[in-house]
Amino acid sequence: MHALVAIGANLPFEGDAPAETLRRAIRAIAAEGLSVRAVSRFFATPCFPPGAGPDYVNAAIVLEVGAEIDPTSILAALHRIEKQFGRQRNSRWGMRTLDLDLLTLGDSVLPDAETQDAWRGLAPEAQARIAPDRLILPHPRLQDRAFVLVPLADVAPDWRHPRDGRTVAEMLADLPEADRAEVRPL
Ligand code: PH2
Ligand code: MG
Ligand code: MG
Repeated sequence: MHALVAIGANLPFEGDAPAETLRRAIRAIAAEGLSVRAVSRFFATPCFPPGAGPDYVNAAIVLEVGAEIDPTSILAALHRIEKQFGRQRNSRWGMRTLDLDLLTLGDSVLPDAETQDAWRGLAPEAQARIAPDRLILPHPRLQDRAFVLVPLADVAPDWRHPRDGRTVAEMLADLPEADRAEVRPL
């Protein structure tokens, strides 16, 4: 089974620029015993929300995981690596030295279809105000963000969203052209 992970940074860490931190973090993921099957190109992306900080470098990776894996154990490993790279969990959407987001685990829908649908359908105003306190898969904002979908299209264009029904390539094609255009390969 495959897990798809988004990786990003917009602050230097130990003197390394974000792209170098991403390369180091991918090695650290492998060192945690997770099997990295594919890595996308790296992209420069404007910070979301606009004006909230420097541009990010974003990428996406494919992990090969056992069919029986507990998603919270993947999440725990990703959090350990974020910590290792200086991540402070203070503000949501704040600046960060490293951000690792578990996007999908096969075609799992967690915690259940109704809850995933509710978070995915949240109005933009509510998205800024409330955040889930448990793991929601697929990641509830996956289908909205060019900085996630453009890298993901490099490594998993044919992955199909189990609730939304579209593939990564289709979700990306449905975003405004202006959103896609501002995600530029490094
Ligand atoms: N991650 C965020 C908030 N804003 N903006 C871009 N461009 N890329 C990100 O990865 C990103 C963001 C919080 O996880
Ligand atoms: Mg993130
Ligand atoms: Mg995150």
